Amino acid sequence: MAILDDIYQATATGNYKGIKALVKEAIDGGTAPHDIVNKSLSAAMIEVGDKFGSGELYMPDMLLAAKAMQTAMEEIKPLLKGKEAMLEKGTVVIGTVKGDLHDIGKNLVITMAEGQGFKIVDLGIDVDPIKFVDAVKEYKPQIVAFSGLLTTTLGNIPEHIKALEDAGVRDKVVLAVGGAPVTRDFADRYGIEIYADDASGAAKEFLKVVEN
Ligand code: B12
Repeated sequence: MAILDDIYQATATGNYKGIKALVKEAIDGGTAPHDIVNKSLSAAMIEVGDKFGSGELYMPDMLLAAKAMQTAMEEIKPLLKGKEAMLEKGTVVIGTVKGDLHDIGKNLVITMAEGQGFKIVDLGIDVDPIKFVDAVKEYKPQIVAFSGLLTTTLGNIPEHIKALEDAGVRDKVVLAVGGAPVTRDFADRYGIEIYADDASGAAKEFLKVVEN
C-alpha cells in the first residue's frame, strides 16, 4: 500500500513534520493502526538501526527517525486503546534497564498493554534496580517488565533480578523482558518467564498471567 510506504519513508528519513498528515491520511483511508505501527514505523526503525550499524547513517539521523516515530505514535495511540482499557485487569511495572536510554519500544508495549486493560507503572529509562524493587512494594504488580536495546546494558539484567530476590519480592511477580537484541534463550537463561518480540505479543503474554 502506497501510504504505508510513504509513512515508512517519512520515518526512515526523520520527516517528523510531515508524518502526522500521512498518518491521518492512512487512518482516514481505513488503514489499520497496527499495520502502520508494524509495517511502516517499526520496520523503518530497523532499517535506520541497520544503516547506523553499518556507518551509513549517524546519531542525528537516529534521533530524527525516533522523533518521527514518536510524532506518528501521538496520532495512533488513542486508536490502540479500546474499551478494554476501562477494565483494569492487572498492574505492570515497566522500565528500560539501567544504562539504557531507548524507550520507543517500551512505550509501544505500554500502549498495547493499556489497550488490554492493564494499569501501567512506567519507571522510564535508565532505571536503577532499586527503583523496580520500590515500585513492586508500592504497587504490588503481577508483572515486572524490563526493556533493553543495548547488548551491553542487558548485562545488567542479573543485577535487576538479584535486587528483587534480595528484597524478597522476586517470587511475587512474573518477570518479562524484551527489546531488539533479546531472545527467548536470553530470557530462559535468567529464568525470566515472559519474552515477546513485539508489543502485541507482550500484551498477549501479560493477559495470560492475569487470566490464569
Ligand atoms: C532510535 C534509536 C536510538 C535513539 C533512541 C530514542 C528513544 N527515545 O528511544 C537514540 C538516538 C537516543 C539512540 C541512542 C543510542 N543507540 Co540506538 N537505536 C535506535 C534504533 C534505530 C531504533 C530503536 C527503536 O526505537 N526501535 C523501534 C521499537 C518499536 O522497537 P524495539 O525497541 O525493539 O521494541 C519492540 C520489541 O523489541 C518489543 N519490546 C521492547 N521492549 C520490550 C519489553 C518487554 C517486556 C517485551 C515483552 C517486549 C519489548 O516490543 C517493541 C514493539 O514492537 C536501534 C536499531 C534497532 N534495530 O533496534 C538503535 C540501536 C538499538 N542503538 C544502538 C546504539 C549503539 C546506540 C548508542 C550507544 C549510540 C551511541 N554511540 O551513542 C546510543 C545509546 C544511548 C544509551 N545509553 O542508551 C545499537 C545497539 C547495538 C547493540 N547491539 O547494543 C542499535 C541496535 C543500532 C545499531 N545497529 O548499531 N538510539
